[in-house]
Amino acid sequence: MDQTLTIALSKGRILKDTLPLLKAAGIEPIEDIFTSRKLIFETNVPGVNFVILRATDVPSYVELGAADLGVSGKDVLLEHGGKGMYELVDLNIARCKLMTAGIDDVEPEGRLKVATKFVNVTKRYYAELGRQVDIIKLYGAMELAPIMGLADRIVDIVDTGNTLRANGLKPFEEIADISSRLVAGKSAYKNKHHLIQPIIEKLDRAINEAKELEAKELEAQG
Ligand code: PRT
Ligand code: MG
Repeated sequence: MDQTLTIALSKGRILKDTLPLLKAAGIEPIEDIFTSRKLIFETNVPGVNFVILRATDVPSYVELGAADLGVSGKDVLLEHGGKGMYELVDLNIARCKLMTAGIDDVEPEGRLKVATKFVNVTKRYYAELGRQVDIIKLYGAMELAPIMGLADRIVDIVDTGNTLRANGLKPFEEIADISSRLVAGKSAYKNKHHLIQPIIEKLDRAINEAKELEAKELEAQG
């Protein structure tokens, strides 16, 4: 039986919340990921490796079987389409919302110009509303688009709302509630079920403990 397991992790803000959960599931890298320049890390569990990827690349690795498991933001999964993989666990980390935003909530007549890096999600969202839109693909600083007159709306991630506010924008509609998810490639899930199932169970336990702790802290705050 195949005893190797490759887990693709999103670098950036998701990573620092992912590692404690994996540690609670009994898996930790044998060297410090944050100070190393390596991309592949062995773990304390023989045969289990982490690969550290750009967040948007994780679904491709999992879909095509180059990695068995992956940790990815729901926004990234929605944009990718989730083909070839199963979503196994809501890790309840890196939470935020995917929203529309703009300067003025009065919509212009005719086609709406929408700037975003989430082109597929945006197309689907407005198609369901039956709204005609022109989508402008951007790679960053979405907030600038309405200010500069490039677009009427943006579709972007909102957490505290500070970034929007600081740029004179307001959030309008919520498109999706986002958190990071554990995903498995379809064939990995079938062929390595004996390795994956115990990880799911331990993650579920760790996530519930984190939720209980969070609830207690909220209660203590009154
Ligand atoms: O940075 P890079 O281009 O390499 O990739 P990335 O931006 O995809 O990675 P990273 O590390 O920023 O992580 C992104 C993932 O974290 C997203 O795919 C989400 O699943 C999740 N996440 C959670 C967030 C946020 N919260 C978040 N606040 N991703 C981005 N933001 C940004 C947002 O783009 C906006 O600029 O923070 C700003 C909004 O935050 P507030 O608090 O001002 O509203
Ligand atoms: Mg970023």
